Amino acid sequence: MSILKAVDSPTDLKNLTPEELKQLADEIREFLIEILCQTGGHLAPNLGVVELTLALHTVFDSPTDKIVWDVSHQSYVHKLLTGRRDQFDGLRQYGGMSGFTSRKESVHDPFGAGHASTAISSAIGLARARDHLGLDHHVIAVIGDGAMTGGLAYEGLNNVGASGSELLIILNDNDMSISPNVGAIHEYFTSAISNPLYNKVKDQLWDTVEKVPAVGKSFRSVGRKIDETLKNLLVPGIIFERLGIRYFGPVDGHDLDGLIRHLGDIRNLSGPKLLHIRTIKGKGYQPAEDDAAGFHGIGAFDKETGCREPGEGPPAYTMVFGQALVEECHRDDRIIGITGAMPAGTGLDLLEAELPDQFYDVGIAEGHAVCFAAGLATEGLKPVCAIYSTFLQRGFDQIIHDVALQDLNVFFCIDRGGLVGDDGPTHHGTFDLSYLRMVPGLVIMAPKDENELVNMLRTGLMYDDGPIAMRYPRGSGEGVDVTDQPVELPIGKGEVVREGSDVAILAVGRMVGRAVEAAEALQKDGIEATVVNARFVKPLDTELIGRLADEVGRIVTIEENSIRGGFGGGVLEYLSESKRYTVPTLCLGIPDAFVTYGTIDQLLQDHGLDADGIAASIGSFLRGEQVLSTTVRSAG
Ligand SMILES: Cc1ncc(C[n+]2csc(CCOP(=O)(O)OP(=O)(O)O)c2C)c(N)n1
Repeated sequence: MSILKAVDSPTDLKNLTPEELKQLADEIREFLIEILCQTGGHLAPNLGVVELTLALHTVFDSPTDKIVWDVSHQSYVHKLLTGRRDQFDGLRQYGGMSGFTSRKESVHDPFGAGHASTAISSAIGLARARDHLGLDHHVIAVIGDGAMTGGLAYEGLNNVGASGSELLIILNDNDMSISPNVGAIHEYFTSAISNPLYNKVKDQLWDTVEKVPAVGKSFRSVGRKIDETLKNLLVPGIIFERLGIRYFGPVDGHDLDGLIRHLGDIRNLSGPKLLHIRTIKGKGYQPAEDDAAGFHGIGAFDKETGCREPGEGPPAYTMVFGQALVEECHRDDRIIGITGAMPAGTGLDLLEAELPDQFYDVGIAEGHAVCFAAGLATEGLKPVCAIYSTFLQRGFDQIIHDVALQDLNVFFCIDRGGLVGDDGPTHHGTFDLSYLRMVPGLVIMAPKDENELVNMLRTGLMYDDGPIAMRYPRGSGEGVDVTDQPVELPIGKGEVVREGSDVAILAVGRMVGRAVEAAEALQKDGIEATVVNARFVKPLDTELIGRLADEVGRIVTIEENSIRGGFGGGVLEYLSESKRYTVPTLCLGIPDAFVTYGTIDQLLQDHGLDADGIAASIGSFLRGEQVLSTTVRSAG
C-alpha cells in the first residue's frame, strides 16, 4: 500500500514508524523519477534531499516552523509532503506548479527563491521578525555547498553569528554546485572531512551526544566540553564556530534515523547553529548519481536508461558562442573566459576543456566575477564575463562602479537574455536591456541569429573603448550557417532587412526574425513594412531612426525585454529629445509584470510577441485602434 498517497500534510508523517518513513523515501524517489522523466526538472538535487526533507518535516512543525530552501530547486520533496502531490503533473508547465518555492503557492513556503545564496539572509530576517513579535517557532535555512560560494551567504552568516537568534542552518554538502564545486571553502570542507583524526573524533562526538538523554542543559554542557577540547582544533566547522554559530556534523544525510535523531537533539538548543550533512546528488537513481551535473536540471528522459531525448532543431546560441569563443581564445591568448558556476550552461565548458589556462569558474559569485574581470582588464587582458542575464543582476553595481566608471574593456556575454521558459519569473532575462542601458559608456549588442552572434563576439573582442555587452537568448539558433571568418560590425549601426513605406519595425535580437514574419503577414493585408535589425541597443543608430521617422513616419519597436527602460524606451527618448519628430510610436515587449513559466513559444504568444501577435498589434496601431496589452498570466 502506498504511504505517499496518504501524506497530505507534514502532520501525516508524525505517526509513521522508522520503517514506514524509509518506505516513504523509496516511494518519493520512484514518484520523482516517474514524473520528471516526463516533465523534466531538477531531479538530482531533489533525490539528494529525500531523507533530509522527511527528517525536517518529522522533527519540525511546518508551517508554524519555517523552512527556507536556498535556490529552492531542491524543494520538490517538500512540495510533495506539503499537500502539492496532485500538482506534479503540471510541474514547471504553463498554468501548473512552480519548480521553486513560492509564497503564493503554499503557506509552507515562507520564502520564494530561484537565485542562489539567499536562504541565510532571509531566514535570519524571519528569525528576527519572530523575536520582535515575541513568537516562538523554529526557523531553518537549507543551503547547499554550491550556494555557499556566494558572498551573500557570508553577509548572512556575519549577522546570524552576531544576532544570537535561534536559527538552524542545514549545510547540504554534496561536493557539487551544478558542476563540481570550486573554491577554497569547498576544498577546506573536503580536506577537513577526509582527515582521519577528525573522523575518529567526530564518531566519538556523536556517540557522546547520543548517550545524552533528550535535549537540554545536560546536552549543552557535555556538548560544550567536547567542543572546546577537541572540536575546535579539528572540525571543518571551526569557521562557523568562530562566527558564533554552533557547528554539528558532518553526518550522513541519507541516514534517516540518524538525521531525525540529530535534528531532535539540536532542535531546542538556543542560538544559531549549523548542521553539516553529507549527501549524494542524484541518490538512488544510478544515471543521476553517475552524472549529477547532467541530471541537475534536465528535460524529459528515458526512465530505464537515463538517456535524454535528443534536442531538436539547430544548435543552441550557447553552443555556437562556446565554440566561437574557443576559436577566439586560440587566436588571442589574452582573452579570458569567466563563469559564475555555469560552465556547461554558458558553453564555457568547451573552453575549460580546451584551454583551461584561459578559463575561470569563480563559483556562484556574479558580483565577484565582474569585479575580477575588471581587475584582469586593468592589465590589458580581455575578460569575457559569460553570465546569464538574470544572474548578472547580482553584478549590477560592479558593472557601474568597477567596470564602466573605470572605463575598462570588459566584455559581457549575457546568455538567456529574454524569456527562458519553464524556470519562470526568477530566471527570465527580461531586465538586462533596461539595467544596462542606463550605464554610461556601455555598448549593448543583440544578434538576430547565431551567425551574427559570432560576428558580434569578434566585434566585442576587438572593441577597446570601454565595456561592451552582447545578449542572446536561450535555445536553438535560427538555423543559419555560421561563418568561420567572423567580421567586426560597425558600432551603433543597424541593418535594414526589409523595406516598406507604411511602418518601420525596429527589432532586437531574435525578435528580428519574428518581425520579418509579421511583415510578411501584414503584406497580405496590403501593409508594407520596413524591418530593421537594431543590432545595437546602445548607442542607437539615431541616423537610421531619424531617417525612418522622416520617410516612413510610423515606428514600432520590438524587444524581448521589459518595455520599461528597454530598447523602445531608448527610441522614444531619442525621438522626444531630438525635438524634430512627432512620430506615432508603438513599443512591444514584456509588460511591467513578472512573467510566469511555460514554454518560450507559449510565453511569447502570451505576450503578443509571436509573428501573429506582432502583426495583429501593428494592424491595430496603424488603424489607430488601441493595442490591447496582451493577456498576461501573473507569475506564480
Ligand atoms: C545567483 C545564481 N547564480 C547561479 C545560479 C544557478 N544555479 C542554480 S542551482 C546551482 C548550484 C547550487 O549548488 P548547491 O547549492 O550545492 O545545491 P545542489 O544543487 O548541489 O543541491 C547554480 C549554480 C543561481 N540559481 N543563482
